[in-house]
Amino acid sequence: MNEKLALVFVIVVLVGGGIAIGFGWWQGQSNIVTLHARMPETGGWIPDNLTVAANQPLDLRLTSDDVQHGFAIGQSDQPAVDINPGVVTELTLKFDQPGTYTYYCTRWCGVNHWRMRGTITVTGESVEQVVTPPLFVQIGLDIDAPHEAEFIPSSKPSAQNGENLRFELSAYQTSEYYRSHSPEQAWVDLRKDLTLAAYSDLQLWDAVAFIWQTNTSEDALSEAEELYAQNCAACHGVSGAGDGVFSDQQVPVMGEADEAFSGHEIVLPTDFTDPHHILSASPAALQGKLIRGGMGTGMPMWGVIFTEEQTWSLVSYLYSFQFKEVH
Ligand code: HEC
Ligand SMILES: [Cu+2]
Repeated sequence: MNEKLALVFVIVVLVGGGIAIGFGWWQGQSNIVTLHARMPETGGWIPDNLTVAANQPLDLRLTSDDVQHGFAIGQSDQPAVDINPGVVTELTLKFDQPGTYTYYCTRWCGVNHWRMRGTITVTGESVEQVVTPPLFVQIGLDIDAPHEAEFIPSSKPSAQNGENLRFELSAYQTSEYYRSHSPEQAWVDLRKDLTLAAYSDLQLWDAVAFIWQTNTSEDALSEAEELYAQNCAACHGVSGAGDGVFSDQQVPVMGEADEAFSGHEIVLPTDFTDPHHILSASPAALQGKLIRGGMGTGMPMWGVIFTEEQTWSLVSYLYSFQFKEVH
């Protein structure tokens, strides 16, 4: 027991010592760290790696060296804090679970804003945790495979019309079915159903829109709308058309150029209003991309930022660019 405590202490002192020697920010015994925010092109978070023991306060003094930034911790309810140039904002954090946490910038400070991320390592004895891999891994889905719908509706399907059809859809409304099927696959399944033979193609698309609607909620969609505006619209566009202000400005940052971008064209953000592309993607596929990122395409990795629930809400929101009255 004592040995463990000592070990934790040593790690803390080493990290603190490193900061003291390198930057002169280590202040005495207490865990006070001055965290400088800079645009990623000139350094991002300095330092971008912090260590604290579980249940110990971590006192942060946040300041910006250039423009306004914001500070938030991924997967937590901690509200974002603005960081302004020339001002020191104090913030005390305490983590009750050991592990690695990500902090990130919440203000669009430039084209590489989303690269402003750092990690906090929380040391301590961890409780055995069962980590469930994301759904796309569980079902063996290749999220990088190109996809293009063969069948698309002649106009935007309406969840309301779908509900009014009063079909027996319960087999399609389970979250297992919904998450692992693209809207196109669901439509093909309905079209194959002989008891529905009398209905038009568009009516069956309305039924698909209704299945998608019943797998989300008003609350989830309104939270996702906010998350989308804050984190996605700058690339994917407010209307989802892939035409955000930073859509064609993704550039490698210093030192990363070769690794992240070699062999890759700069890919434009996905157009969520394109039915051929989106109706052929299952929720598991979209969630997978969201969690893992594009790996070199310019699509950031969001798995460390959002809770699982938030990722499913965002996925539901992305389909709302295809269906009427989903929210
Ligand atoms: C910095 C620009 C950028 C931001 C910010 C961004 N994306 Fe993307 N996203 C891209 C690019 C570029 C692609 C296309 C390349 C790819 O699929 O990897 C993409 C692709 C995707 C895809 C894959 C679609 C498919 O069919 O495979 C999803 C889903 C997605 N983004 C969701 C989001 C969501 C949700 C957010 C906000 C939380 C977001 N993106 C923020 C650039 C961005
Ligand atoms: Cu920033």
